[in-house]
Amino acid sequence: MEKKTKVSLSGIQPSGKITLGNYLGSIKNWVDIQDSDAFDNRYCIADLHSITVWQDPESLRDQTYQLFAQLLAAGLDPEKCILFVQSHNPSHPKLSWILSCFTMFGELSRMTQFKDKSQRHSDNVNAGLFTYPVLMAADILIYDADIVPVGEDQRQHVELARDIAIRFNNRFPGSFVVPEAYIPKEGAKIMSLQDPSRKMSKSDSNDNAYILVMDSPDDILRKFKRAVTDSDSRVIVSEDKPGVTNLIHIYSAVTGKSLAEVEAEFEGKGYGVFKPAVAEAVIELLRPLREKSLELLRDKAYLDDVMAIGAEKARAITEAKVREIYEKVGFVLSKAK
Ligand code: ATP
Ligand code: LTN
Repeated sequence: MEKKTKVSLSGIQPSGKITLGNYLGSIKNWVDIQDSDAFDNRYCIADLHSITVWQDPESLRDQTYQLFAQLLAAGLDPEKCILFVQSHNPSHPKLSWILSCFTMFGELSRMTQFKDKSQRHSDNVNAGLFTYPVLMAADILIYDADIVPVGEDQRQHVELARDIAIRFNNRFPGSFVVPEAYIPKEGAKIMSLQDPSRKMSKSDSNDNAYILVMDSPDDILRKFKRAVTDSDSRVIVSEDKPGVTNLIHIYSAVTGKSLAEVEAEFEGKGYGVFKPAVAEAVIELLRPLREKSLELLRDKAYLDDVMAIGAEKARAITEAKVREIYEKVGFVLSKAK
């Protein structure tokens, strides 16, 4: 295994419309990492993962295009990174099968996302939901990724990918790079605007709980004005003020100001000034993204072409890797064309 540059890889599911949490927790970092020129970048839309919970086929297709357009609009540049749809590269599930034979039942049973999702979807606790982290490990290990930029909620899955890589390497030395989670300092866990003890989630039944990247400026302002805060009106970070603390984190992640700078800026000003200021900063952050996405979505043929380029580049890397792993585990390599 030889490679020159370090690799950054991540994925996002097309399981709904993306939120400010998805953007600040992951996508923004993908773009920053790409623009730093320090890594080879590979980012995928994890559609195989998304069907572990029930999806309407037409909505899934539509959401995949929407998400692809949003990733381009956010600044991922197909000249600088490999941007592709996971199901367009069959090497991922091929490696996933092999890795599943190196993953223990007990390890998968401990995954908190599995426990959460099997509770939320108790009528559909399918095998894919259980083995989901193995496919994610395959996504990561197949590109020899060094870093995996994700939000805090995915740390446990990246840890498992590390454990699988180490176990496989013990048996077959030098097979995989052992990856590390890359979690942003600000924005790693944006909380719900309605219940700040819970993560902002696009699958929340209350749409005032999340900001969508595609929300209109009016909706964004309204949702921030309604955001749950506490009775006193001081803009400070404090454990007993989770609502306003969340808003301060959002403002900090969006503006790049430190938490102390944000507190100083709004000292003595109260929520009446602070909430619209957060809304305004988010509106300006998302405005170009929303406009560019809408423009891109008018040209599906262009999106199909960019998807195809990404799939070809991704396959070129991973087909070789799958052959290498097949050989290591003892499969006869087929001469069939
Ligand atoms: P759901 O909201 O339906 O539970 P999700 O948004 O958590 O789904 P993904 O779309 O797969 O699931 O997440 C994509 C990326 O966004 C991951 O890296 C995840 O860690 C990150 N992310 C998701 N929600 C947040 C959040 N509230 N704050 C920060 N990062 C988040
Ligand atoms: N499981 C992740 C999405 C995901 C991913 C990946 C993240 C699929 N494959 C590879 C990082 C690397 C999620 O639910 N957010």
